[in-house]
Amino acid sequence: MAGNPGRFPGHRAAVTGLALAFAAIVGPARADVPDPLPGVGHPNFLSPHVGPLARVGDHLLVANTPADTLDVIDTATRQVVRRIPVGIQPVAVVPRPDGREVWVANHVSDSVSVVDTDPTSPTRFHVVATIQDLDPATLATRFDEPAGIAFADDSKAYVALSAENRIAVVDVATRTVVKSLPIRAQDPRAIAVRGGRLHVAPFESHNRTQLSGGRGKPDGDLVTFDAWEHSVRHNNVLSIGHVVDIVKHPDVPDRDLFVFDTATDQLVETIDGLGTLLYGMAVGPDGRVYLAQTDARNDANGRAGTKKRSTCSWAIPARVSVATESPCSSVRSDGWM
Ligand SMILES: [Ca+2]
Ligand SMILES: [Ca+2]
Repeated sequence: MAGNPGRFPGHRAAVTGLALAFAAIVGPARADVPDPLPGVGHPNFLSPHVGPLARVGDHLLVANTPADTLDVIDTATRQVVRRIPVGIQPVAVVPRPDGREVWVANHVSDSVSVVDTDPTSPTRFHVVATIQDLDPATLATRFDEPAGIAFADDSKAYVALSAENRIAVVDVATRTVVKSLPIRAQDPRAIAVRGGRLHVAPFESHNRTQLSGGRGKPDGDLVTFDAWEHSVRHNNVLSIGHVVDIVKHPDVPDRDLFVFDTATDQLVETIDGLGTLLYGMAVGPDGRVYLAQTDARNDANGRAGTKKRSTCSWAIPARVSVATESPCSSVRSDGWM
């Protein structure tokens, strides 16, 4: 693709970051593969990826996010053999366990495109259904910004509704949302099913820190300035002129991994302390959960204000955390830069 920029006019930038990584090993699209949406795309408006690649049989399916297509690469010839129009800004591509369908989360369209991948089907590599969930009274979406997708089995799927802080439970046969699971954290994106467990990672999981602003008289500990007086009444966005610490506050959440039972859809465990911004997740056959994340170390500055300590730079290491469930619910977490 990158080696043949004139093939798809208007789509020179229509290659995802991950697809760029494949440019060296994937050849140009065949001359008989038309651009399905000439002139359409969003090269400067990118939604976050949550597993944009899936292999089904001899094909690799790639979310071409700025072009609004699912691109099909023949793994033997390394050529793009089909470009399937889906919704706006596809971010996740997940095969149904039986391999006969691939579901694509369209982050801006607020929908999931169901693509037929059955080799015996006349509609192979076509969108055969679109899943969404609209309020019948207002026609407003209840399926806002879908991100990660995971299948419990061939009949039940989960879709992370990142802007709703919920997980939609979808009946595969009817393509309808039958219920939703609330997530008490911000922006659930990466999800995975393994061993009868649904694992959910919120992107903004927090790390229990905040600036030492609060309401009322400062206590010199968790509150060193009146945040309402400063930021609301006087409309100073930054806390200039005030003594500011970074404090660990017991009321600030830190929720990293939510684990549900796929048979009952009941929450069985919530695990904290794994990281701050949680990007991608994989679960091994032994139940270990691998989280790609950046761990905000803003708390390293700590009492830089009231104790007049030097201000450290805010190191944000990129890490992979490993969490292991045990019968007594203890969790091991390892990370490395
Ligand atoms: Ca939306
Ligand atoms: Ca966290």
